Amino acid sequence: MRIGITCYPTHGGSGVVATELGKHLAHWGHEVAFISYSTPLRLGDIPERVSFHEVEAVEYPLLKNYPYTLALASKMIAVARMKGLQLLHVHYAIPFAPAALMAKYAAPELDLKVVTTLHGTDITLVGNDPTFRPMTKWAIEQSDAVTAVSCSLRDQAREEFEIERQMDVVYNFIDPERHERPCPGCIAPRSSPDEVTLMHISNFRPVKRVEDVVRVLAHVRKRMPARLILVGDGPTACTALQVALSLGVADSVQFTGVVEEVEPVLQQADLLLLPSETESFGLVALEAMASGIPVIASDVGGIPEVVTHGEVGFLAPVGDVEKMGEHAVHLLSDRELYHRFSRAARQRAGSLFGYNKIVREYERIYAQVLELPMKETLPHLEGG
Ligand code: GMT
Repeated sequence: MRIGITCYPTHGGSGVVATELGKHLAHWGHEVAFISYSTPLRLGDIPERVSFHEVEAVEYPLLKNYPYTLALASKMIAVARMKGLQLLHVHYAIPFAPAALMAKYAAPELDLKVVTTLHGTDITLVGNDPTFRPMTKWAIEQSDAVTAVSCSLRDQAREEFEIERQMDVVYNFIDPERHERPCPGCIAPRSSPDEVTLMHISNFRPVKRVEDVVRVLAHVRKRMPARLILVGDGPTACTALQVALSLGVADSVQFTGVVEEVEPVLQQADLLLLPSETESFGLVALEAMASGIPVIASDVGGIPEVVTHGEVGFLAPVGDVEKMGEHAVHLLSDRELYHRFSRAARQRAGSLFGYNKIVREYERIYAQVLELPMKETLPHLEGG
């Protein structure tokens, strides 16, 4: 198949998932063209059967707000012609799904199909803002296929936008091998051998509730030596520091800033904390699990579909930092329980969320919209 993929080319989960999906599809024999305003960060050296096409900004004094959606739609048409694309798979509804539909309707001779993957805030925060709502609803209804990264997100999209059409749930995925590579020298020294390491990785937007992460650290420190590694950057990083100072735990907090790859830093963690206000999936929780790191998270959105309470981590109501702290202490003070959770986390991540299973689900959806028999779409399975 010849597939165009559009995503935010950043460190965010939707960009990571879209980029890894494209790389795996190309590895399996499909042609993949990424269309975006810059090269997706996770693309690295451009692999065989993958191309990248940049949407260029046009500067003109009259264009006070550069119409990126139009430029993207035009680029989608140009790339579809050049590469003979059969479908456009867009990750994050706004503004990519309307752009792909514009491309489809403006160039009917190309017979392009549009697959839209909903990632979370495109439904829960951005896409349902009155500024975008009618376009989000239209794009969901008009796409040839729509997927959501969790049952919770699919149901929210249904309810929020009064959508009746079929929407498939295709979970996010990891490559278990990436989490098995030893990383000598990655382990930053602890100040004492019995000090535990809590970790939080995010874009530090208010929805992540980073101040709760610091409060959990303060709770744990009352019972055992502990440090907190904050990975990433964003608007609430300063808030986290202020809370740490006011609670007297700032000496135990380290800020790494944005990192290229999460797998090596995860090797430094004993527990991952994800106390978000809302989370459609929580890719970072899955990445931690794949590294054998149990997760303490809030019981919201799609998180319980990933992190099973009492098996691979513990969940607590949003904002209940006492409960999260108690769970952390409980897990970290019982060696046997901790190792059981760690093994179960790695096992669950690999068996339910491995790329082999999930990328194949996307292939099945592509085959369906293109009306291809599935056999033709699986060159990687032939002879093997
Ligand atoms: O807005 C964000 O938080 C970023 C967004 C993204 O583009 O990565 O995150 C959403 O998509 C991820 C990938 O599917 C999910 O793992 C995150 O849970 C989701 N974020 C929220 O729902 C807040």
